[in-house]
This record gives sequence, structure tokens and C-alpha cells, in this order.
Amino acid sequence: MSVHHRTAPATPLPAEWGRTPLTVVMPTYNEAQNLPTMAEALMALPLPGLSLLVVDDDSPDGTGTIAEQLAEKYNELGRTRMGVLHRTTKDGLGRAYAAGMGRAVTEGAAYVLQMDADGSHPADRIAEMLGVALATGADVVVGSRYVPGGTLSDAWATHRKLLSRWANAYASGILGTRVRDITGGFNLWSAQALRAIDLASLDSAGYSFQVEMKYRALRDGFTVMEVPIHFEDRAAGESKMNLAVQLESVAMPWRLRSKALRAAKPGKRAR
Ligand SMILES: Nc1nc2c(ncn2[C@@H]2O[C@H](COP(=O)(O)OP(=O)(O)O)[C@@H](O)[C@H]2O)c(=O)[nH]1
Ligand SMILES: [Mg+2]
Repeated sequence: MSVHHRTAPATPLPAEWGRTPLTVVMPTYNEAQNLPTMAEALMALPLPGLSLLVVDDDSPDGTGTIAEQLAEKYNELGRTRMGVLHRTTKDGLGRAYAAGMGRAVTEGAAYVLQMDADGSHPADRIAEMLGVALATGADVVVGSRYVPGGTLSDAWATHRKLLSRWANAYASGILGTRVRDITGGFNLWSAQALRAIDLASLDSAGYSFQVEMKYRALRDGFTVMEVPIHFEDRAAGESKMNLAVQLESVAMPWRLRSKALRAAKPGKRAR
């Protein structure tokens, strides 16, 4: 992480706000090298209401076992600060998130934060995102690379930056939304919004989950806010982005739009 992006310690919140039940849902597939650092950073935040739920798809590198060991360590004092949801096969980022977010809400989270396990997303912005949600009543707070103040890793080549920008403009343009980082994966959700969205009925298996979730939230009338973040390159290991995931992301905005148009016809329930 380059020095000028490091910020002061997480913004202090009123003590009452810091106790808000907030679950960070973190999907993992082969993140053994990254998970311990991530868990440590989250547990050190001045947010006593925060807990971590790792959703592991039976990673061959043993991430699931490491997650269990970490949970044992952080749950030592009889408080559940970390849980692990083990799934048997790798069936996509979207499905992993839907399962984890559903469980977090069932277990009593008032807010759920989505976060990658690879060090790309800044843990020190979480308090601020929660603060924005609590202060404004917004049900969705996007950690945004594309609002003023948002930045991308210096390690990203120009073509990668352009591709990311383009992917955002593509999805937002087709769906007619004004969210500037609709593809981003660092987002805070109220439990109320997650219940309304009906996670079980999502169409996305993979990364297009990010777009579908925000689109549904907007259609259901929830307010989406964006706060700037710095997006860092992954710390270790490899990206799980592949061609199948990319094709789904190209097709999904069209699919969502035509579904919305069909639902808008008389006699059909809008979705
Ligand atoms: N459980 C689970 N996690 C996944 C899957 N695909 C990706 N992830 C995790 O989702 C996060 C984002 O994936 P990553 O490979 O970093 O995507 P990128 O940032 O777009 O390159 C990481 O924490 C991955 O380990 C999956 O199929 N199942
Ligand atoms: Mg990543």
C-alpha cells in the first residue's frame, strides 16, 4: 500500500454507534495467505459490534481450516466475533455472498458489509461507512472508487483502469442508474434492504451480483450513497476472475433490464 493513501485511524464514531451489530461477510477461495491479516485488521477496529463471517468454498489451500483457527482465537472470551460458513463447492462469488448475507441477517446483524479477503478494500473506512448509514438513514453505502476522492492502486496499468471504468459505465448506462461504482464489491447494507431484496431469488452466480444487488435496491426505493475509498491491488494470491464470470457480467445488465421491462407491463409485479 503506498504511503500517501494511508489515512488516520478509523474515524471514531459515537460509542453507541460503534456497538451496532455489524457483520462483515467475506467470501474466500484460496486466500490462506491473506485471511489472517484481514481478520486481525477487522478485530482491531474500534467497533465492538463488528463480527466477521467468512464464507469458504472448500478452498484447496486450506483457507477453511485457517478460518476455523482464527475463529477459535477471536472467540476466546466467550463472545462470538468470528464465524465460518463452509460450502462444499466453488459455485461463485454471488452465491457465496447470498448465503453469507442471509445467515448474517438471520443471526441478528443490523448491517452487513461485503468485503474481499485479498487486502483490496480498506478496513479503516468501515466505521465511516457505518457512520454515514446511521447518520443519514441510507440503506446502502457504497465504498466507491469513482466518486471524487476515490482512487485506484498505483500498480494498475492504464488499460486495467480504463476497463474498470468502462465496465461501470456499461452497467450503469444500460440500467439507467446514477451509481458511480456499481460494479464495486465493498458495500454496506441495512438488514432491512437485504430482507427486501430477497437474496434467494438473485440471478447472478458470479461478480455481476454486485450490479444486480444495487439495481434491486434502487428499484425497491432504497437510498444508495457513495463514499470515496482507495482500492488497493490484492496483497497475495491470484484473482478468481475468469472468462465465464466476465461473460455473465456482460450479459447481466441486459437481462436485468429486460426483466424489469417485462415486470413493468400491466398485471405483473415489478422487480
Ligand atoms: N467463496 C467464494 N469466494 C470467492 C469466489 N470467487 C471469488 N471469491 C472471493 O471473492 C473475493 C474477490 O475475488 P477476487 O479474485 O479478488 O476478484 P477480483 O478482485 O475481481 O480480482 C476474494 O476474497 C475471493 O477469494 C467463489 O466462487 N466462492
Ligand atoms: Mg480482488
